Amino acid sequence: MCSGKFFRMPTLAICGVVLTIILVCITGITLTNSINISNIVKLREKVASDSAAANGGHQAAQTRAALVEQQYSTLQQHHLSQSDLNYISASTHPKNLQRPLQHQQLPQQQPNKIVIEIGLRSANESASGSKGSGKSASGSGSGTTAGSGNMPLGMPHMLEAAEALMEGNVDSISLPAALPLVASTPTTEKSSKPNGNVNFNVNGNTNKRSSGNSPGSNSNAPTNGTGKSTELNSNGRNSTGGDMNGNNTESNSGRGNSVVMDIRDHNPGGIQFERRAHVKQMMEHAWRNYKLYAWGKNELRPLSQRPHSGSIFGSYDLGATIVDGLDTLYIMGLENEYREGRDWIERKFTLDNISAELSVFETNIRFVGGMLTLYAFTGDPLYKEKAQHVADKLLPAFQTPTGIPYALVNTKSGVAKNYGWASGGSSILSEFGTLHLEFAYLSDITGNPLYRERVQTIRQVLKEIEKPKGLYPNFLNPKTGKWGQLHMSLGALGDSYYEYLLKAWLQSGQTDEEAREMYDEAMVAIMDKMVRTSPNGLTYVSDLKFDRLEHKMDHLACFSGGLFALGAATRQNEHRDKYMEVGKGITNTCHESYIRAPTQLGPEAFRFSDAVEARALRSQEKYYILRPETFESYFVLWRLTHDQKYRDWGWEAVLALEKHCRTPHGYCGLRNVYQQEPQKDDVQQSFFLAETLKYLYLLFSDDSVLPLDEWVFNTEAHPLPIKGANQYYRQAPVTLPVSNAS
Ligand code: DMJ
Repeated sequence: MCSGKFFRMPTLAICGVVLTIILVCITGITLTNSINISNIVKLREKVASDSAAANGGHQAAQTRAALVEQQYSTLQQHHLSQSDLNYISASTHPKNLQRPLQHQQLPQQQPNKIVIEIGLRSANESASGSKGSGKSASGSGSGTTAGSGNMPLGMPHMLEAAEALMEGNVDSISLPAALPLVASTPTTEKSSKPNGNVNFNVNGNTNKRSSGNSPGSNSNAPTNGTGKSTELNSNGRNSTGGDMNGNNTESNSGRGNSVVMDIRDHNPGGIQFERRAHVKQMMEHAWRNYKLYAWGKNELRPLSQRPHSGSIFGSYDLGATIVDGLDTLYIMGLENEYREGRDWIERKFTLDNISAELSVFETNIRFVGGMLTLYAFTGDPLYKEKAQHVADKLLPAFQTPTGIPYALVNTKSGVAKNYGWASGGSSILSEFGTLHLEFAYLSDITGNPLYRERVQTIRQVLKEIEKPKGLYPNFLNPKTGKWGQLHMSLGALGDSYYEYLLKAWLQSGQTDEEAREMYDEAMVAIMDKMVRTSPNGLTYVSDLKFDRLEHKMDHLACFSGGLFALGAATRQNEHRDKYMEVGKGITNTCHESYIRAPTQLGPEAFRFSDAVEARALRSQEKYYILRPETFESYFVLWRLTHDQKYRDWGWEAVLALEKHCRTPHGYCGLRNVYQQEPQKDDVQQSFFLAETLKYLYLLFSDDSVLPLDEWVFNTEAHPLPIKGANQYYRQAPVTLPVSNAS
């Protein structure tokens, strides 16, 4: 219309104005894109050169070291030193226990700059994960937070972006021409309560869904002026076959009509946005670097920028970090990363045709537990199949005269055995006693009772056996059914057995009274024989060796602050107030073990004597390997009390992790928390993604994210649904008769 002999002057003027506007827009968009593109190109180049450097020359050393590392990792996970081994070992000791850790250390670098893209991706980009998006795949030094893919966009994400920009951690922010408007109509659906007398808030606040913060809290929850979140969209809380936000999508083929868990925030008033966004960014950093340097392997070595292939999982590529970390990505709404992981599991994850010697316990809590949670979240049958596949590989370990499983099983031959160092060929309480939640749930979703039967057998042995002074020793011989050495602990070798007694009861919708009774009886004995108070008033759980108290507490035992509190909050009895105080006291003591170290991170074990309190004394107990237990207790205590101090303690820990454990290529543990500038251990544990970051993220989330009366966390922080209380339980419609089950 602007050309031809018929044009007139006014028309020309209008065309000119329109053309000018179009030119300005095009220039602006091009500029914005070029800023981002140049950053992404730079980052990709860096990634490529980093990768090339990392890959050369590592292969051979990796293979040579694999076996030794696996053995070392096993011992480290159990927090066993050489002297511990001398104490408990009946015959042979593993070789190479004194193998020094590598002392490789790179200079600390500036935190990575981030490219933030706020905008909706095209359907193609969404479907193909991160490819071509500049996210994640762009690797070291780059990343995105906020609002990409199918994630809803809104004020929280804008705030994250603005914050990052102000802190100088961002190279650029690009905005779409118009942010989609999203309405807020959270539904108030609530599933039925389990029976029993749950009160998950000891302050009597029963309004879980709008917990908010305690007085004095410094939550900065943004609202849109109406008190409603701008992050919610107008769909209901649930939908069928949809994405992580409960939206219907077509990208979920294969899921059937499954109800997908909705991860949107329904009560922004209960969120500490900046803190939570920071934890999410830590997860992105950990994941991105695992993806860059160790994708499909088990764990990452951030300093060497190569896989940690000789960990407790052996040298096979089982993608432990993927399986362990995937539910955390889901909860954080990192949809593209989640899809990358799901895709890897679908295409690559199998235990067929490999001859790996796996820990029954570790494989169960991380792989079976991780898959089960993902199944509960999504209803995706892939995860149910994989969970069953892994559990089936563990079943030969249960072929013992007592039904108490061995610790290790070969995935090909089915040959099973115990650790040579474990008290005369004993099985370990915290291992065979930490299968119940996963196996019981697996039976319910598959309709195959066999898995539950296996763990019920273990339960019966432990119920009927005579318990010295009411306590459970850490070692039990699977052939004779007799206890090994009378060493009791709520730390290494004992810990999660007690946890699973309480949680089996919770998981059953408080119908498994046997489990609750066994838990209550055990805690009475533990209170009497093992819980002590230091001269300066610190509550701790001591180890007990025969009749002698060893006034030492493992970091692993720091989970018991939350355990005592959770047990107290869920049953009204004569112990309730006392146990709640003990739970708070233990959590406080673990916090003390952190803040008494210059790094503000806690040691692997700490002692109590006339001279010291909550401090490690021996060199082999001064390390910190990114463990979660203390933060787990902060999280549980926060949920139960809404005392702001737990959130503040968690934030202190985040800052300490960032200062000492973060590297340009992921997070490492520390060799000595008492040094001002401690050396790093070059391992990013899979539980850092599965547990540590998840508990910290939930600590700053509202109670409505995984409410404790609907979800129970396995010992690897994989949330499992509570029967009768959670619509995502996904019970199989038909249960096989026992005789047909195999
Ligand atoms: C995790 O694998 C689990 O929490 C386990 O129960 C104990 N150890 C680690 C984390 O420290």
